[in-house]
Amino acid sequence: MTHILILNGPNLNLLGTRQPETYGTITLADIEAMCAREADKLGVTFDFAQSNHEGEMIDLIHSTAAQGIILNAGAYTHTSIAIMDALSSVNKPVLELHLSNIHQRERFRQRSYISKVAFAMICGLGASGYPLAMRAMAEHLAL
Ligand code: CA2
Repeated sequence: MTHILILNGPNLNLLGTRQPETYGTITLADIEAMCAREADKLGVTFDFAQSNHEGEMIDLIHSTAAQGIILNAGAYTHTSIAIMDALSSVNKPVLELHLSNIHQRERFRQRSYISKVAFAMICGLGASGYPLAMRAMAEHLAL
């Protein structure tokens, strides 16, 4: 059965608790529940993880048994060559995901190291991007 890792980076554990004007009122637990409903519809399984630590995210990327990785790397998107290298090293399809449209935001958010190794990117759709990303990954893996 298709297995997907959905990995969330720093500060995303705060979703729904602070800065609702930027990131909305939905919590990460709500998003995980949305992903569980989508997994049932698609007939896939998934691991859902969040870490505030770059090295821990790299360890998760190295050790995952998933066939594909959906990654919202948070602010590490714009800084982490180490996460980009980890993604390259495992040779699995990566779908980059963001809640906000990073291209409409500050200039420093407009550079993504993850995009260099991702086959696709979804941004600006808020929490709805998560189930969409799962569908896109399932279709990509079935090709
Ligand atoms: O839009 C996204 O999904 C981001 O990956 C979110 C990151 C940001 O650094 C990226 O540029 C774009 C930030 C996540 C922080 O989430 C918070 C949620 C609530 C309160 C504070 C931060």
